[in-house]
Amino acid sequence: MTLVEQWELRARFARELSVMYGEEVPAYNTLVDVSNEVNQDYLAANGSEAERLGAIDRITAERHGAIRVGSPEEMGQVARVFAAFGMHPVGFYDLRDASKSSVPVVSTAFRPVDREELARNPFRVFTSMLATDDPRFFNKQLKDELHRFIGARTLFPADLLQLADRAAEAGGLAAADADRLLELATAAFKLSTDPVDHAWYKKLEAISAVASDIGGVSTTHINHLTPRVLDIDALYERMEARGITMIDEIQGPPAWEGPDILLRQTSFRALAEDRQFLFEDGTVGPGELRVRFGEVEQRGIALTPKGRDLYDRMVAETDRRLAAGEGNGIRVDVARDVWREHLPRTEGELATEGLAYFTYELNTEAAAGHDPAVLARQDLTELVEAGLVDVEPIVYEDFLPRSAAGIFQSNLTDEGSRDDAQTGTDYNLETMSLIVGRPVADPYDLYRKQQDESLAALRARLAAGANV
Ligand code: OOG
Ligand code: NI
Repeated sequence: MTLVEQWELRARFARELSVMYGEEVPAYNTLVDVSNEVNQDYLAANGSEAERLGAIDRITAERHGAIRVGSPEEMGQVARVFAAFGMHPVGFYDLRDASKSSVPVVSTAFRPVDREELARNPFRVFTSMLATDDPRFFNKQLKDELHRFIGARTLFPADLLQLADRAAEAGGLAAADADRLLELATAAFKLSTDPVDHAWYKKLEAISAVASDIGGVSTTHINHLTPRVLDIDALYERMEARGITMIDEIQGPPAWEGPDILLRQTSFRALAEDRQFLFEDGTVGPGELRVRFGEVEQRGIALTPKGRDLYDRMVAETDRRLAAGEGNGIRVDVARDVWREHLPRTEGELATEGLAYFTYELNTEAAAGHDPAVLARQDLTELVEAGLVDVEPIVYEDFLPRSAAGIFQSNLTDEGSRDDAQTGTDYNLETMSLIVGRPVADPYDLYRKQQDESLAALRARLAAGANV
């Protein structure tokens, strides 16, 4: 029997969530329309160069989602659901200390990890867990109340989890089961119509609006779904021109004339959505919540630890100059100056200085007239300089904690409260692995593996005779 493979399940999952979210938050559809326009125009203006960081089909379908859950148990379950779609936990993000206001969550991202799988559909979901045991945010009584509330709800029904396990184990599902999996998985992220307990919600909101969004309601939901654009500055202007107010600035690296690195993101503010409430006097009636928003991103090249270290120093230098009143006070302008002073202007220099990841492939046309034995003895730099080997950047597939915290914070109207006299609970990649019930990959290992594999394949090909 033929199976619907995991990549196809994943592509369908991203599409179905997109349709559902577009019905729930119509401004998202506008964002997707404008993103498509921007990408088409960019492609028309830049030709095949535009696809240097991914084929246009991949980019058009590309989304990341964000969801939030309340306990290690829920985190373990959502990991099983995502595994069905070939999405595995990568990276650990601690947003508790990345933000000034109260954002009591720790996170990972579920995504495909292989090059081919990413090319087929790169759907990823930034997944945060409420750190209910962190005493800076929750005292003993509130922690117990949260545990009771969260422990009593079921986000993912048993038949969904069973189907998901089968899909993960078999690498896919038969057509009817695939339909059922998609129906159940998509429904698990739908905004609930259950009345929200007003008093409970407000109590958590006083600590953090993120805590109430997670622990104050009976289900989970997509917080946002993010399309990818090739020119985020153009997108920003076009959204504003349509009367949609974006947050003040684009997060992450500035626009500049050199290579795009890592990730640039921006968003529009959370919109008021009608919800039913169960009020303190026992009546049920309408009210509003503002938690879901629209975000868009532009992806650049993945940096090595050395490159990331440089990035972090450039961010710190930008902060320093801003704090010292240097430049014009506009972060992105100050950052652009810092970039020009410190970051190489070409991909070639990023590669030779070991700052970013690339794949290397023999250019068979250029190599055609050469003696394979001679090529096999040349070193990589010579081959690249002679145009015999093509160098392609590896795109950054992950997130940035500071931008993530910025995105969380830009949508909080209130700082919330935290007690910094308490010691925070320790979380890291290892504890996150225990929580999700499977090893959380280190993103650097995945990028390095891609780079190493391409080099090994190149060497093997040269050793076998370039024209073979
Ligand atoms: C997640 C915020 C992080 C991103 O793109 O950095 C994020 C959330 O709001 O739940 O999605
Ligand atoms: Ni996001």
